[in-house]
Amino acid sequence: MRGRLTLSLAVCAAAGVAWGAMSADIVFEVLPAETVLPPSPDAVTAVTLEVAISTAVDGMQGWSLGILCQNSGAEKFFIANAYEHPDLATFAGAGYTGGTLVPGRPSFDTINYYTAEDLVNYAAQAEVPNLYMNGGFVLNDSINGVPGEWAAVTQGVVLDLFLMYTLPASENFGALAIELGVQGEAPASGSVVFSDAIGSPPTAVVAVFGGYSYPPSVAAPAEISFAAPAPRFIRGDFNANGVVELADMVSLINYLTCSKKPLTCLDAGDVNDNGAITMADPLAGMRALLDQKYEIPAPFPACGEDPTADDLGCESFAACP
Ligand SMILES: [Ca+2]
Ligand SMILES: [Ca+2]
Ligand SMILES: [Ca+2]
Repeated sequence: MRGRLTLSLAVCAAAGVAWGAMSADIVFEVLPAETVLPPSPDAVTAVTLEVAISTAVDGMQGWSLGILCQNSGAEKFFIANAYEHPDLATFAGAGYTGGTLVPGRPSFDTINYYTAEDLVNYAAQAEVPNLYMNGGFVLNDSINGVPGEWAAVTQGVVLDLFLMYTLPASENFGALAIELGVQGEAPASGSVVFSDAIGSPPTAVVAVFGGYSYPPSVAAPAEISFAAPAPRFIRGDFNANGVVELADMVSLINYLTCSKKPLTCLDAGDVNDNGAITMADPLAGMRALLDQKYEIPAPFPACGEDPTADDLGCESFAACP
């Protein structure tokens, strides 16, 4: 890859395209910026991200970039696959593959992996033109915090070796697609960041205009996290002992009139599920208990989730593990 990229920059330099814009006019971004997944402690969930390039000016000739996946406590957080984005795959350059010009392709698109154990889709990559594998390069394990679970990928692109085609001003031109395999549950997470420290020598994060390299602005890391599971509780069981009884209504009245002590599951006190705890709640509970003229809404009498969103919250509920 290094040899090819050096060649490309030399060719680009010969063109001498005028370039007066600032690096702020070029943005490399990983999209979507935020992904929240349902908890997945036992199975790998697939997440597809794209590396997108936006440029305010015409004439980009190529780029190189490095992407580092950083695990923060997830069971698994790895690059399952990385491939040329369809935007790039159909870019009208003059591709050069195995000694033959192939119109309608970028001239060079070199993608390298940097991971040993986590590359699970190696075989599929061999079919994509201009891809070169480089497994086994060892980054410092401490980068990801979880030894053996880091993953990184680099890409080096020359759009058109003959400079007939360059990238015009673009918004979110897809450069690279990255499929992540993620497994875990809240509060574990992972992030995908640009890095110019991947490889040896490292691959710079640059855009090439007129044969010169410009560092782009890079957007904030893409964050992948797991939603905390919805808390389970029994509506009306204000003292969280598993049974709705008069003592709960007395506790509720005490909470409303006297103590106001912080409780770990306010949702349980919202007997009528109207999103607030008021004196109507113990009264509704009394009616339900004393003459069955009120039906306590779910979750009741068994543990369950609050079917209606509100701001009350339920941090913990001892009777519903
Ligand atoms: Ca109770
Ligand atoms: Ca209420
Ligand atoms: Ca509710």
